[in-house]
Amino acid sequence: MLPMMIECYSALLSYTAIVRDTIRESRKCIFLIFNLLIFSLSTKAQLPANYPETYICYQTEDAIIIDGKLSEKSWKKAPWSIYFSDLENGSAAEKGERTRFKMLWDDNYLYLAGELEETDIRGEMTERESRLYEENAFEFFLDPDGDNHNYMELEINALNTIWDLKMNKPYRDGGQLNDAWNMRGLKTAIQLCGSLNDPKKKDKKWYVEAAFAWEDLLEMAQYRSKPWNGALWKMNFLRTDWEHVVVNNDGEKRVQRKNCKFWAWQPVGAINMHQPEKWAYLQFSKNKVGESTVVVQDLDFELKMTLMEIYEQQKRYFLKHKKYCFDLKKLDIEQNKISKIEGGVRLEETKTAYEAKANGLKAIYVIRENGQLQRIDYR
Ligand SMILES: [Ca+2]
Ligand SMILES: [Ca+2]
Ligand SMILES: [Ca+2]
Repeated sequence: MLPMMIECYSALLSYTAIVRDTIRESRKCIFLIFNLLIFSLSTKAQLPANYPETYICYQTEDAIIIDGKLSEKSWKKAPWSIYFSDLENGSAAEKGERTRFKMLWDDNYLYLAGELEETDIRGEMTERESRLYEENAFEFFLDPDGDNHNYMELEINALNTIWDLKMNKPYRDGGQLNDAWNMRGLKTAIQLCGSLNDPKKKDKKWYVEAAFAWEDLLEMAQYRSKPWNGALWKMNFLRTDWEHVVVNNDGEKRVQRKNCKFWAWQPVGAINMHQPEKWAYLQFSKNKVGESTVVVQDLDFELKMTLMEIYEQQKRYFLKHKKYCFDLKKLDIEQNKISKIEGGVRLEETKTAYEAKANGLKAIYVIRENGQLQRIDYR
């Protein structure tokens, strides 16, 4: 009898312990959910309405072979970006024309994987430095130091033809493309899930896999150094998606491209990708892929946007008055945006035109008539 009672008693004790642990775990769980809710609500509340996307790029856990296949363990664990939307108005793409990407990094390379849904895979250009946007292409833009100048672009088509170039500044500021610039360490591959240039067969998608050597990217980076944990680089993607129609030219049937759709990771409000200040953030994490990382917010985002607005309004003012303005109140900017900045904005005349300077949390930022957003670190 006694052993049975002891058994019953110990069973009761362990049952009580399980119940107690369960209650404790549930409490912990409720507490965690509550905290997450508060965190997500407060993060959302803190982010300005026009704050762009952030993609967190983790470190690889195995070697990435650039063969167009995303079969590596690291790729499987890496999160997909959101699907691209219309470059101009942000409207969503239909199934069959959606695009997204993944990224990873290690000591030698920044890796990129693109997935492009496509019912009719097309590609004709085979020579490097061809204007690939004139046909279906996947385009990658990167401005490591986020100053709007000296940024790179890579375009690639379904034939693995590439166009790599550097812009000294956007076209709006008199910029010129330099496609004699070649990324010497670049590796790219394509995988087609379907047939090329055969509209009779319905295709599914195509993949891009690429590796960018750090030495090609670092010439544009702050301090020319590899990203630190939590570093934010400016980045965007574009996909040109042409409609192909068969035309009859004097009895000869030819396929012609018309009505291009432009899909972007971060829509920029106009069919013009060359507005780097409107791109989104690539956040580097030193954690291995599969782990998690807190999203880093650019705390100077609003200040930078206000300086870019001053740059825009100065251009308008100059067109109208043939001179720049040195009274911020005369520029068409909501004045509370300026009064919100600790220390305000200092607008001064320079030898060439003007400069507007403001103290951010991370650094001092200066905008001039050439559109370069210079960053001066606090000592
Ligand atoms: Ca691969
Ligand atoms: Ca730059
Ligand atoms: Ca080139």
